[in-house]
Amino acid sequence: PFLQRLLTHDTFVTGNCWTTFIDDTPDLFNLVQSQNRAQRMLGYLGEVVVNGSSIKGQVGEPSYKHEIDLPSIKNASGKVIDASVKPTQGWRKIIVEQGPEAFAKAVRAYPGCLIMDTTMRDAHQSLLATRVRTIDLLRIAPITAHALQNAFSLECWGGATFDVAMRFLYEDPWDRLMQLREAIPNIPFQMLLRGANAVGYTSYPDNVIYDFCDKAVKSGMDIFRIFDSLNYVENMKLGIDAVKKAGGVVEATICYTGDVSDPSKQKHNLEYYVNLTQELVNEGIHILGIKDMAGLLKPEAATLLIGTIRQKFPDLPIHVHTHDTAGTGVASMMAAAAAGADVVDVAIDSMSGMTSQPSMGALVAALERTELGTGIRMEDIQALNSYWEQCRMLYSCFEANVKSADSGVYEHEMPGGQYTNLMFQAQQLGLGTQWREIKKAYIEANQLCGDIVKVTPSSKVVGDFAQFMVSNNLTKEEVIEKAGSLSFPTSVVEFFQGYLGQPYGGFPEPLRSKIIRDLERLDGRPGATLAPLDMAKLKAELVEKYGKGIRDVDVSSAAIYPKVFHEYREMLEKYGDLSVIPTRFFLSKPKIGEEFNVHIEEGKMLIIKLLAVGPINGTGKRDVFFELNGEARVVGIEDKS
Ligand code: 3PY
Ligand code: ZN
Repeated sequence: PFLQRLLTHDTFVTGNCWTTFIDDTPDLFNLVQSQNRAQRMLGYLGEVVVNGSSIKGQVGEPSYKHEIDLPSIKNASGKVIDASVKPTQGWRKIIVEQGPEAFAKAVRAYPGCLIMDTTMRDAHQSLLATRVRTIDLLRIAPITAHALQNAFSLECWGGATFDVAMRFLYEDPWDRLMQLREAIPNIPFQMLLRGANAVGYTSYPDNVIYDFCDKAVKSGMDIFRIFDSLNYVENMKLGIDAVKKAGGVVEATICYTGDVSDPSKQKHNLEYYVNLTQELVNEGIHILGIKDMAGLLKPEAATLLIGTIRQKFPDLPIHVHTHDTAGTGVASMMAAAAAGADVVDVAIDSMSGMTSQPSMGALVAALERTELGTGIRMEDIQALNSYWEQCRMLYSCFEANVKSADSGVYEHEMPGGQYTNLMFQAQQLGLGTQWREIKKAYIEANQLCGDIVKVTPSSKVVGDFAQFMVSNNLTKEEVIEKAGSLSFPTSVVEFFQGYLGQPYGGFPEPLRSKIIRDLERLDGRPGATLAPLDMAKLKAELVEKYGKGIRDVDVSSAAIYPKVFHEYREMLEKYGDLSVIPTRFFLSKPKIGEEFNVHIEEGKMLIIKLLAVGPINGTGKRDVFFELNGEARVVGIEDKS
């Protein structure tokens, strides 16, 4: 077709041809480019047709086989809102026009209870292995901008989304943030920042953290929930300073573990949390986050904890996060709000419950017409929910099959995201007993670590330790007895070396010494000893390898995830931008004769139809025939079966 178009091009046909013809005829070039692009995309689609999807964690195909219907929402006088007109009202205006301090003050002064919607981050991280793609977030974004214009924030980035976007979805996390920002200008965006670990699992040189936060703010991020997996304030100080310097809102966060309403649980008691709050307040934070990552905060504990902090720090905005693993989520968030929390976390109904956040509809309805009203309308929640119901089915192949609440969480204390993960792995092993054993071993592994806060990455240490105990058939006592000769998982050894930081109450001895033997031990902030990363040099290397298109945000990705970034770029070189393929066809093959559209960019659409799949030929390949914008195309795909 290229040659045909060249030969029939007006200028060419008139014979008025000169050597700069190609340079002077950019539409021809664009045509070649978009044809290459389309051909590479067909390479990916052909691969899915012949060999199925290779997306890790996928079991089967999406159970939703239709286009997702978009809901409409109405204004107060019953008129349908044109979602393409961007709303201007929202809390972000205060951040942009008056800065983080004024924002914190306004939030504290608000008489009701505000909500953060976690649907675009924690909810799918906790229920669907973080696999929701940008394309599906973007479709509902314009409507969300209207429906949730009174929300405190949307959590839509950070945590595991950064890494999973590149590693498993072959898409760019920065593009996700920038595109969402474009679509939702009015509601503050919130992200989860793992303190000195940024959006990774390890400590990075300080300059990488400063650089990352700066890029995040410039790309549209507003509020940073900064935590450390051991509540180690030295690690958090770095994140706090980096966010402040970048101009973001600092939501410094305490991770909640234990049970402050149970006098027999003494290690992480009320005094511990109040002291921690004081240390954070001393750092000049804007908002205090209380992050109940496992869902351990019972209503009575919420009343005690938030009530006490509210009394001691009357001007400090408090934002509470929980998971609904045991089923007390709504009750706990209501108790938190009544005790003086300014903001609580919920997820849209069909993405809520169990290991995710409590239901937005349930909380909003429960607080409606009380003095703690949320400012969110029930009818708007129903509209958003109809979208997410369909979306949940579209991603059914990533469901971990958690079917019930589990109040056993009060004992094993597994964070929501990890619970789904470990349960899924135990199910994959096919042994009915495995999950029970893992939960029991997790309790013992935590005790062996000294009863620590468990959240990414410290939760991984305890999870790896538990799996090690189950697969080697070891009890807690046997681990203590044989520690000097056992070959522990790397994450466990590194934790005891001090690579995550210092746990409250110190490391248990003599176990620590027996595990780390003559390896290095760190007794301060791990990142403090790391040499700065030369970002300019890294950029030059990336440009050399991938060309001038490398942006500063790509350098940040490569600094945090070198291997994952390179693998992602290789996919990009091979197949082009896959983020534009509708999810059903990204994850499963179309039916023969089924037509679908791919919007590759503003105003450019590919209409694709799968026509036929040929037999295996002499080189082990099959020809896959497509129709692309009315023209037949073929791609040869190796059959790996
Ligand atoms: C993360 O770090 O990704 C978490 O969600 C911790 O709760
Ligand atoms: Zn969470």
